[in-house]
Amino acid sequence: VSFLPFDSYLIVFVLGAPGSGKGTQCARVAEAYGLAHISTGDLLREEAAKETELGKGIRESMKHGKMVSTELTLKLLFQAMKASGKDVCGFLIDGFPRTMDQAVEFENTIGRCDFVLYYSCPTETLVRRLIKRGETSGRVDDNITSIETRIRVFEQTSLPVIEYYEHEGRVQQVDGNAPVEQVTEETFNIFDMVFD
Ligand code: B4P
Repeated sequence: VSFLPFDSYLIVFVLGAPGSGKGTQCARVAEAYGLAHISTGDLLREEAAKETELGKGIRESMKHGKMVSTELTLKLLFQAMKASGKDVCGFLIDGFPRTMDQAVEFENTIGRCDFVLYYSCPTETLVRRLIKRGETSGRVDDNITSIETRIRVFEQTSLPVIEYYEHEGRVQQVDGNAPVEQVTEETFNIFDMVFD
C-alpha cells in the first residue's frame, strides 16, 4: 500500500531540451486525453511576475537560464497538482524533473512517475526555434546568451535524469525534430497504448 498523495494517478514527466517542443505537445495531449498539464516553467514565470523578494530572485535565475531551487519548484508543483487533481486522472509534468534530486524528492513524497516522455532534438533546431520565439514571446530568457546557458544546463544536469529513467526502462522517446503535427501523431500513439 502506498501513502504517497498522488500514487493512484497517471504521472508522466515530459522532458527535453529547451525548445524541443514539450510545452507545445503537452497542451495537445492534455486536451485530447483529459490530463492536467502542469509546466514548472509556467508556474515559476507566474511567481516571478510578482513584486516580492521571492519573485525578484526567481526572475534573476530565469533571466540567466539558471535553475531555480528544488524546494521552491517542488512546492509550487505540489500546490498546482492539488488544485487540479480533483478533475483529472493524471498529470503531464512539463519541464520537471530537471535534476536528479528533483526526481528523487518527487518520487519519495508525491507519487511514482509512470514514464518519462522525452523529446530529442538537435541543438541547431533548438537554437533556431527559441530565437524565433524570442521575436514575439517577450520571455527574458529567449536571447542567445540565455539559450546557450539553458542548453548547457540541460546537457549537464537534466540528461543524466533521462539516462537514469532510461536505465529503469521508463522512457518513451519521440523525435522532436519533426514538424509539429508529426510529433503530435507519434505522441498520441504512445498515449493510445497507455489508455488502451
Ligand atoms: P521552460 O518554461 O520549461 O521552457 P523551455 O525549456 O524553453 O521549453 P518550452 O516548453 O517553453 O518550449 P517548447 O519546447 O514547447 O523553462 C524555462 C526556465 O524555467 C528554465 O530555464 C529554468 O530557469 C526554469 N525552470 C523550469 N522548470 C524548472 C525546474 N523543474 N527546476 C528549476 N528551474 C526550472 O517550444 C519552443 C518553441 O519551439 C516554440 O516557439 C514552439 O512553437 C516551437 N516548436 C515546438 N515544437 C516545434 C516543432 N515540432 N517544429 C517547429 N517548431 C516547434
